[in-house]
Amino acid sequence: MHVRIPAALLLAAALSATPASASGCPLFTDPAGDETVLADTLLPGMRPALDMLALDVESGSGTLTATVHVRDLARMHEDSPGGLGWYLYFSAADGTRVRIEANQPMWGAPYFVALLDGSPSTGVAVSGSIDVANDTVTITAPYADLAPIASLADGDTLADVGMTTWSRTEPGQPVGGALGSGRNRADRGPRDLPYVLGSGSCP
Ligand SMILES: [Ca+2]
Repeated sequence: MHVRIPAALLLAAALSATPASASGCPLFTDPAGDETVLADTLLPGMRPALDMLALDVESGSGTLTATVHVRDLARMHEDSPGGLGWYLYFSAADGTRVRIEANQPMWGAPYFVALLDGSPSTGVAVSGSIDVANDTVTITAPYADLAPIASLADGDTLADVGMTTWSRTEPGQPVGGALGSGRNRADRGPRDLPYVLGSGSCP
């Protein structure tokens, strides 16, 4: 016997699913299904790869690691053929505003770069990974690699920590390029959280 389940119930179940690999106490959680429905001229619609669900932040031993859990990475290229970006922001203890980008370009491997926010030409490479199976994007930033931009040390309090996600559907432009047509913010988490370096997400 076939049982018909209303599509609305299936959607509600999918949107309420807890990411399997989320930590017990992320720095913040974010509603599912709240990414902007982009009024994109090429591909209007939802961007599940850019729908943040939770952000885990870990640090210590000279490295800052941030893992954002998203709703679904499976269709990231189809939905955002010009590339995608998951951007972590914070203010270092010296007041420097830092933006660390995870970027998945149209072709090839993802790249990870730390920038002085507002000065995209000043940047240093960091590392990370995009895990499609687990719907996570991870940024790994050794303090030493960030030294040209900001001084970090365990015990420092980072201020105004937050994250936003971006979609680019115009081909041929880097996600991290200058603001302009074709780059759209998809989801925006809080941008006012403190985080003490050398600790996990849990207080
Ligand atoms: Ca969200």
